[in-house]
Amino acid sequence: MTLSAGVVQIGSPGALTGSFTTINFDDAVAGSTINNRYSAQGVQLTRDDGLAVVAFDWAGLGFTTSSGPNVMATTGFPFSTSANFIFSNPVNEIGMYFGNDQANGGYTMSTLFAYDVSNNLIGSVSLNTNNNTSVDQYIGLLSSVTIARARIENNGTQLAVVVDDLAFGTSGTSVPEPSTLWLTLLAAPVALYRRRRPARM
Ligand SMILES: [Ca+2]
Ligand SMILES: [Ca+2]
Repeated sequence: MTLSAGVVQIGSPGALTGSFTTINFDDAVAGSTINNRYSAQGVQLTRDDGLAVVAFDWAGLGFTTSSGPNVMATTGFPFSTSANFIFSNPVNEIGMYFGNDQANGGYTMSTLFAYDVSNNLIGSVSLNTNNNTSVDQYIGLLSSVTIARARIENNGTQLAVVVDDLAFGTSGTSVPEPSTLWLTLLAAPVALYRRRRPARM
């Protein structure tokens, strides 16, 4: 488990709690642009270069995915090694399966970043690839702060993002934020001291 300020990593969709939405991309026509397809469900899919995020028939290539046949992909010419998830409603949990991790040094680690409404980084979690092309590893996080945007990024330069079963929602679990906890603990003795002081004066 990787811990960053404000986020806790989760390793399976079973760790999602409360109310959440899962998108399996299998409703979309393979090859179609899906940047705005799921806006009504609360998420827009974007690339930094503004180009299309597509539904891709991953099973059609003979590859394994977590729900067949389609995945979300930033393939094409040029392709993109990252993708953004822009949320229209507040969320504090997100997770997905990722793949396209061929054992050719294309990339060795996937990182999921979470940003607040002011576009400040809340935290991030990372997972090393298992290098088998399959969409078979789960990356996700719970956040103590509302997530306005999340971003998945490969650490290499040769391969596109391939994701399936994107899930996001409002966790029923409260995540203690380390910085807030520290402030509470530090403030307690000061409060006691201040309360006594006026009695002596
Ligand atoms: Ca799918
Ligand atoms: Ca894999």
